[in-house]
Amino acid sequence: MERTLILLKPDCMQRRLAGRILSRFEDKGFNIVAMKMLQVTPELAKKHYAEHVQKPFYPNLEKFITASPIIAAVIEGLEAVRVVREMLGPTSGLKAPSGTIRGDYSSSRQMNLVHASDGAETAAREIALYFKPEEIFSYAPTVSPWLKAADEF
Ligand code: FUP
Repeated sequence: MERTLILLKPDCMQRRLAGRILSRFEDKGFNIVAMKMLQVTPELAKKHYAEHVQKPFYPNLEKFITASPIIAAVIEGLEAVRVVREMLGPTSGLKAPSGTIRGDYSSSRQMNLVHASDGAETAAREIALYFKPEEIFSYAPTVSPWLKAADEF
């Protein structure tokens, strides 16, 4: 089992797409094991986007991610990091294929609705930025035996 962090960004909240997008992860069979609503501060934005802080587009990115409340969640499942990224599609909604979340709902590179961790180490770092260990819940949904065979792990 893997865990990954997703953020439903300000555009997702303002456009009332949070429920529909969370449903896609539930429909796929992933388990939501943590979730909270929060307002990203400039300090948190700089930690979250540490690799982009020096880039020319960062000031606009910070303005965007701090503009409105977001939902942060931890998604758990087999190969969750890769599969969730593939469900989002490429960064720009204009390049993302139909059938992906960004391809279906976004027409922007910045306003691309959802963030997801891009690797296992990033996921661990990002989950720790948003959640304390006691805010993450491990549980087995009763539908689990109908989502995958017992020997798939
Ligand atoms: P992704 O991993 O798909 O979320 O995208 P990146 O890590 O490459 O970029 C992080 C965020 O910066 C993206 F959500 C979009 C934003 N961005 C811009 O706003 N302008 C750019 O030129 C590149 C990225």
